[in-house]
Amino acid sequence: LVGLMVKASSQPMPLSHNILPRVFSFYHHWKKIYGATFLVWFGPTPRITVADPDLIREIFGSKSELYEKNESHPLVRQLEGDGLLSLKGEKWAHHRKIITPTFHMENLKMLIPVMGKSAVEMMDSWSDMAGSGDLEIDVSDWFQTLTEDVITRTAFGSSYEDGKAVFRLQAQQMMLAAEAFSKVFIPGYRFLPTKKNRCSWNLDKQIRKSLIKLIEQRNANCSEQLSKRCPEDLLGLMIKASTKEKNSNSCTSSITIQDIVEECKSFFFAGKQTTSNLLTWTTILLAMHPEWQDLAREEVLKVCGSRDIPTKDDVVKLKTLSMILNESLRLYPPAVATIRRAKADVDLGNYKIPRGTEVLIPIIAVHHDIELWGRDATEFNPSRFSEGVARAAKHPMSFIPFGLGARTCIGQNLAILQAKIAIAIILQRFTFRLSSSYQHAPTVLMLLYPQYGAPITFRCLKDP
Ligand code: MNH
Repeated sequence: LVGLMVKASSQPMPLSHNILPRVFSFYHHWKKIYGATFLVWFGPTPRITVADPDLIREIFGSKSELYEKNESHPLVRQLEGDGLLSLKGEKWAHHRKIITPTFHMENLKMLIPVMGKSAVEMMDSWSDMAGSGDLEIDVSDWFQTLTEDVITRTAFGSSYEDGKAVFRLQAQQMMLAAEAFSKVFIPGYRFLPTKKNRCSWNLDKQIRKSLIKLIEQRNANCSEQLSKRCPEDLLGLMIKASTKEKNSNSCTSSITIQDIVEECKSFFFAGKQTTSNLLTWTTILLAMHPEWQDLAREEVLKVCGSRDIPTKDDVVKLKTLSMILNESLRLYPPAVATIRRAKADVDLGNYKIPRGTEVLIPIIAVHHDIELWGRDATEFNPSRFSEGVARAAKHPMSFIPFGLGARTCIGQNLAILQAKIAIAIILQRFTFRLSSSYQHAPTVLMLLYPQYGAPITFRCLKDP
């Protein structure tokens, strides 16, 4: 398995969207031999890959009670914390209920000007750097700054500055972890007191300490002004829930400061890199397909007129851009797979699988399946989404970039909104193409990203 993965991912590939043999080589090879559903021993754990949409519907729908989330790798667990992503059972349900309002449309709408402002400032500096010539930049770095900013505001709102400082530390920790992750096959590596490991442990302590301080500060402010509403950011909602529960002693599973710390970590981990990867792949795709770039730009110029930030009504009207984002999520889904574990012995299609067996849903393989998407499955063709997501493929379970069922991505509306606003603003101001130094090498390291970065060449549009 490791051999197959290393062999496939060491070289750049031609500019093609047929990326499955490279990023999911084990699936690609073994599917030919064993069919779409087969078992792999993952260390001591038996794991079945399930790409059949009917079975996927069963796992996340009618039989979802029989499955639970699996344990993340310890390295991932350290980064994601014990928040929504990894919690199970009642505690998960309780937290999910409290956090859901963070993403209500009312809250998201308030974020539009903020998202717009972050993006406009970024594009201003691109314009300055470009002048009247070409500007070559690696967009993946820039987009990470953008999504970090928005995720910080969503989590911390009025405590933005302090929150920013904490999330900067977590970003550092994630970079260190990415390196450690590539050495994951060295047994016990993560326990060795190497310089980088010690650095990461220190960061972890610092992050938790600063988060506790931040929560206590906000806590004090909230009780001081009980009549005033806490801001509806993640932190405010969680604090409100925890004080309410403390006051009514009927609650069995109240939220502690420690829980809030874990949710903040989880939030950052789940929201930053995923969204910046979506932005990066979409930009690469539009650079590769200038005809779609032109179509999308025409639409943006028509809908937004001279406004430099799209309004909430504009966002709804950007249909071509929505189609493009969906096609980007289909071909290059930032989360390439998800895993569940059978809580009991269950029937799965023709199989009887014993308790403890894991099922891996290869999201990216489902998205590239010719039987579901037709002969042009590996081509970039946003018009397949012109009649909406439900009509794009033969089966409703064919498009699952945000997972599905009760544990579907809580941040998907935020991610799409942010992507629409940022890409719309770029289209308004620049034309762009792949730089000559771009090497097409989609790679999976936790998420799907371009191994050699995303150098793109921008040129300012003349003022209309
Ligand atoms: Mn997100 C769950 C993909 C953006 C917060 N996210 C998931 C899952 C997928 C996913 C897939 C389901 C995992 C599983 O079933 O095992 N998420 C994405 C993608 C993007 C994304 C492709 C952007 C593009 N996610 C975001 C953003 C946030 C976020 C932005 C937060 C601000 N996601 C979450 C959380 C969960 C999740 C929290 C866990 C939800 C739960 O289990 O209740």
